[in-house]
Amino acid sequence: MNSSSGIRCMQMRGGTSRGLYFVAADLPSDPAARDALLIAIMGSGHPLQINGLGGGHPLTSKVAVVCPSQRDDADIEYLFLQLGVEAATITDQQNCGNILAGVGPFAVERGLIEAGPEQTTTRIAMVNSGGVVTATFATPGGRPCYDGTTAIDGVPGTAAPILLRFADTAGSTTGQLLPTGSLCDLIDGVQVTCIDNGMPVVVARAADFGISGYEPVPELAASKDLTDRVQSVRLQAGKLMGLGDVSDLSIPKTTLVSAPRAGGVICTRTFIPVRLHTSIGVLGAVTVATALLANGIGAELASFPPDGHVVDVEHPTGHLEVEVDLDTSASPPRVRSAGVIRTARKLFDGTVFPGATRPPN
Ligand code: NQM
Repeated sequence: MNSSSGIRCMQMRGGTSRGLYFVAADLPSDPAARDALLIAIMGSGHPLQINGLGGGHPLTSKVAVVCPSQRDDADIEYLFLQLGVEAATITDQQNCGNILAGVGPFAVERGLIEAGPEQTTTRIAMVNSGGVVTATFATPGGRPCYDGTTAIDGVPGTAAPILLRFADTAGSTTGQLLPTGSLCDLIDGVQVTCIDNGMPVVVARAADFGISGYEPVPELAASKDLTDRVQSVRLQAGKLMGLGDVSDLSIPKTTLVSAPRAGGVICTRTFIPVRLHTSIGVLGAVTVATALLANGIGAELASFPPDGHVVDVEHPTGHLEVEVDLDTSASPPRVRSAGVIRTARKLFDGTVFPGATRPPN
């Protein structure tokens, strides 16, 4: 692929993330060539990603690669790729439920699926994790409509709702809901729950890291001692979770929990994997909610409503409500389904010119 001819690309906000969306056929089929190209397009390998389209943060260094599906249980396939910011890295080892929000509308925009006259429901196979998600979104007159009245915390204004209903999220990357075989492990003297219901996450009590868990993000980000402790726990948890050496991987994430203080079920501060999240990821929140429902570490801090499945997760910029249907009578607990409402916005559609490519770090 020659950099002067450019590549067709759409930039979208998906939930509380922003990413570049491609049709798979517009990218090189060889994964190594594709990855080198995407690193160049994003400008990864520089803190500002000044030579590319990334926004200088992991939440804005994301890519969706979409194609029609050959599977009986899906209409389209979504491969998520997380790029580094300072490091010229790219990984398919994690999924992203925020960028996922834009995949259905993008597939309609590119003619990969047919839209319904009012709304469209499509089944998306998530290549990273193997599960299928059903997305329902507004398509009045057969075109995606991004405007609406749904607000999600962490994003200014309102937009049209996108309903995401997940199946088969348990063990997305690690193969098991509780990949260490236990609901509680002790790492560096701290009790943790290592869990994977869509996203591998290490859940621990904020107090065990010497913080209240209500601090603003910049204050936590400024504490090298805290981020070093999180990294030390995460590296050991990665091994226990069967992920091997995770120093160059974006998983597992770490979520520090404390008692809710804004009417939610739990308060969270999340590290992706070491940098602070400004809110919390979708599958990350589903996984943290699952840990609490399964009576993992931090469950005693949670304030569950009497009626069950909806878990209001407090995060630094508001709330994220997720629905998790968990059969706790099974051992280990069995996930029946999970769901969330997100929004997305088309930001631009055009041609991107990558410049010179080089292999990933
Ligand atoms: O957990 C950030 C995000 C994410 C991932 C991260 C996500 C998810 O907020 O489903 O959406 O955990 O790196 O986009």
